[in-house]
Amino acid sequence: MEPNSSSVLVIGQGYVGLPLACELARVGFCVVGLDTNPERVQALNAGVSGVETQLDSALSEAIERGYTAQTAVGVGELFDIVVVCVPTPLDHGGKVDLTAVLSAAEVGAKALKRKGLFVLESTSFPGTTEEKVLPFLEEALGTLDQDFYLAFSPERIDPGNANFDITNTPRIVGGVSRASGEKAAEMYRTFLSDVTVLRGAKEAEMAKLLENTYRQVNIALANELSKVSHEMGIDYWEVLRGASTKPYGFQPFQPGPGVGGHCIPIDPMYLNERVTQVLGAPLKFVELAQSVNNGMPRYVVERAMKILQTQDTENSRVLLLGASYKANVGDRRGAPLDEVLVDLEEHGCEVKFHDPLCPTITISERQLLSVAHLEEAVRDADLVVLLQAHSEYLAPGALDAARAVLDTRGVLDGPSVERL
Ligand code: SAJ
Repeated sequence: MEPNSSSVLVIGQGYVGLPLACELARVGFCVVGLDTNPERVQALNAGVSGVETQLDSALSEAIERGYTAQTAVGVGELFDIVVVCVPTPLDHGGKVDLTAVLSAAEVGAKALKRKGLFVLESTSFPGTTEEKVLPFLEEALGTLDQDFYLAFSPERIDPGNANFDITNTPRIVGGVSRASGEKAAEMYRTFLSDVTVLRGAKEAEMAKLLENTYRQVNIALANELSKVSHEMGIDYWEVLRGASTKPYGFQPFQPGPGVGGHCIPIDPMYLNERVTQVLGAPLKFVELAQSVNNGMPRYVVERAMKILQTQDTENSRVLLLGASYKANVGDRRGAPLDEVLVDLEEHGCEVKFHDPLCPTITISERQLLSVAHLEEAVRDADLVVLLQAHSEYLAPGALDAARAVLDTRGVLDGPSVERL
């Protein structure tokens, strides 16, 4: 697997595919990034990454090394390696939508050279690589390990985490065959030393789901325990502070206003779908955790209304802080603010929001603007609800003028602050 003489097609140029394409170009592969969005392709070729975790500088360096973005594979254009990094969302029925994966598998299989390497990175249920992708390669090229290699390697990205990126996050790989796993590992080892080859593709697919289901279930446990602690007059944040002093066997998860993002609320549902399909019954842990986490925005509103009722104010004015899904990122996917805002309005409140990273948001086709001046909006509100712990809100004195604050992240202190 010599980078300088090998060509790579990375299908999907979002927060997963683009960093990979740039890193492969940096170490010497000849890289084409494929994306169905023409505006995105145009921006990429102009050096504008538009991806929160991918600096434009890495893209500019990749372009200097020959990286190009395309909306389609050229006629007769073939590649030594194809990597698929496309979304695997849930459809309206909560089932895995593999449309993008199947389309990428068809396009990628036809663009792969004989004896080429095909890798799926998109998170999906165990069995996806072997059952859904392999047939396209057999159709286009022939026999596994003779005419092509096929593996799965999950993306591991923690948006907003400045310490870990694609070049230093350990990676796992699982081949549909042993030889395929080794081939894929060889490719990733051109830019990353810590690459672990698992027994097979299913094990790698399942490992990814374990990682994120572990988070989903433990976040739900934190949410559930914080609710019962509140009812029992126990300060759960103090409980957490105490338990966190244990140097082994405990990882602190914080209660919150709801679980958003592209992974935690979604990946465990892939596992649940496959378990239900194979065993005829759902994965109870996942279903319960999903229900607890999905109930948090409503719980935030219950707590907010209790605070407002002590103020006997008609049409209370509420200011929500943080329209993204977690601190210091601007990604809105699964953000709890939307449900909280609509629910508070249904309770007769006048609701505004502030978020420096999300100046304009759309909720059910209604466009809303972030308030311009935080301090003034804080002063005018009957209740401030902190949903995301953006750094701006933690600055000393930022919320001192608030009449009352509901802190859903356990990061504030003060006489007017009540924690979730
Ligand atoms: N959350 C809590 N309490 C916690 C931790 C998180 O309420 O103790 C909430 C967050 O506010 C957020 C949601 O859960 O709304 C998800 O947060 P997250 O940081 O777990 O998830 P992502 O989607 O930002 O990033 C995750 C990665 N996170 C970490 O490793 C810390 C990891 O699970 C995956 O590598 C990545 O998604 C992925 O790409 O799968």
